[in-house]
Amino acid sequence: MKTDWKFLEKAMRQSRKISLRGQFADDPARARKFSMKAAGWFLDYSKNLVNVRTMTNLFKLAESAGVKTEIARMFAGEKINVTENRAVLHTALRNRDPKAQIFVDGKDVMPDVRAVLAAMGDFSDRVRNGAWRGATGKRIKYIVNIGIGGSDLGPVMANIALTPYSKRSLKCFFVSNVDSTHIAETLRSVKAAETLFIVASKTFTTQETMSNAHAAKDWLVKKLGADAVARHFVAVSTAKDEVAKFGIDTANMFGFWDWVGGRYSLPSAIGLSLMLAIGKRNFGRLLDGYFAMDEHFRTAPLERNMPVILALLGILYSNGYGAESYCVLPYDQYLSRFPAYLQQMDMESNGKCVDKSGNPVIFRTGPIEWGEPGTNGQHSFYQLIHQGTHMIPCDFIGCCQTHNPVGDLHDKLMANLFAQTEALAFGKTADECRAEGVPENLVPFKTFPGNKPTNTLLCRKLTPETLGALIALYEHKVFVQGVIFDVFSYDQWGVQLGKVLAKGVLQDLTAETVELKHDASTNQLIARYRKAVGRKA
Ligand code: G6Q
Repeated sequence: MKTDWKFLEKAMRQSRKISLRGQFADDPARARKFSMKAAGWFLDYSKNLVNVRTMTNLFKLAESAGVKTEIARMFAGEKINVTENRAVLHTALRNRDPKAQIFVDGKDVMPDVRAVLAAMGDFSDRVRNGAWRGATGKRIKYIVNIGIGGSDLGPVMANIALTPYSKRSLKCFFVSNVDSTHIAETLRSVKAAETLFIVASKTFTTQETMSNAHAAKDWLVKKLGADAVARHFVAVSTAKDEVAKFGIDTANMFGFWDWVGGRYSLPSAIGLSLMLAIGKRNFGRLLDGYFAMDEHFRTAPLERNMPVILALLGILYSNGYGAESYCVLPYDQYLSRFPAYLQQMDMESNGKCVDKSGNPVIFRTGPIEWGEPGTNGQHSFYQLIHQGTHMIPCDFIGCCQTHNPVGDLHDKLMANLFAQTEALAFGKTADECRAEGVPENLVPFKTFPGNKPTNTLLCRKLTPETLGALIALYEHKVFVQGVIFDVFSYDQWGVQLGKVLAKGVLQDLTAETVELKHDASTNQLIARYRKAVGRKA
């Protein structure tokens, strides 16, 4: 189905007239009308530039694109990742219905999903209770996850987010960058005899991950000998042969499948480092949270569907108002890496310029996503959101209860969150400034235009369940936007390009002698580098 963009134009006709001050003054029920609950999250979207008619047209936009049908196709395991000829089934990874069956190429994938989860659970129990020991008989105290992109960002984000649930005696490290500093500094912080390396790579060929994995293996072999590798290295991958080639016993490999995209792989075996940290029970709770949001998304009507609503509001601003970006502002230090995690999820999925027929799109696709935890951001970039010339819709995320009650700090944190959304929506008029006694020459500078759209997401407490549901909420938002944009959200040819290009340049950097055939700028940079590291120009 082709998206009928006239519904966005219609939505915009209403939206442009909206003053949030006026809307709230005229309709005492507005906050309630534009709020909803799902899977442990409360969404207040009343501080958006919408009224009932705007929303009706936005829902028609979604309907015209066939969102309902596409949701059903994804959950059923159809091969909607057409350019890679793959199903998109991260939802199967957290399907908690013991009777569920999901077929890909005529085979039910659920028995394999459950088997890997059970194997992960068994392994993490053994590491955590000391049954699995290092080669010298010592207990494992350090976990080093080596992976990048989708094999890193999710585990890093969730490890920080679920710190209160983690076994504090196990220290988790994450090495991703091919910058040797990353692995070197990590190895300085761990003891070989007490360290377990998890090499996490779907393909087991990614340059950064394999380089770091080899460096870690060399280091371990030097310290403990070659026989120690089997007790100190496990793999998470879809590529059994590559794992064996690297020298990891495939009995210690945790598999997943080509229908799990890297950036959607946290609930797969890629989450092993997280399971080691928080234990299999809490990992299961995370999956429960994902599943609750999945079920909401799959079954709720568009008008009461949280991911659909967030997706439509996003499109209103990106394509109606021309907003280039949106900001995600978690008021919870445990969610400090959540914006970075979302960056990959959204920008790699919908950062596309051709539609499903291969034709250039004539509208804006995936937006730029960015953000920082509150209140830190308030002391840096919020100025631009309040008084700058860009429109930057914001999602504020807060948790009513803290894991760390210290005096009135949490009340202060939440007061800041609520105050920001209020200030952004209602601003401050020139007259209000004058009434406060602001001198006339300063009035233009102290006036806030307001009418800046925000969503507020609140949960009772950040738990494995609410984290899982929050991740799924954004995953499905991105899915809905991809359907409306009519782009393939689950391939990433731009990432592939980078993987190929660097190989050629590496050869030119390291060969004994070279005849450089790049453009003049690249040639000059390569020549300069070669000279600086003592190689022939
Ligand atoms: C994610 C991307 C990308 C990928 C990394 C790591 O969706 O495809 O970020 O996760 O390039 O790939 P491997 O897991 O194969 O090492």
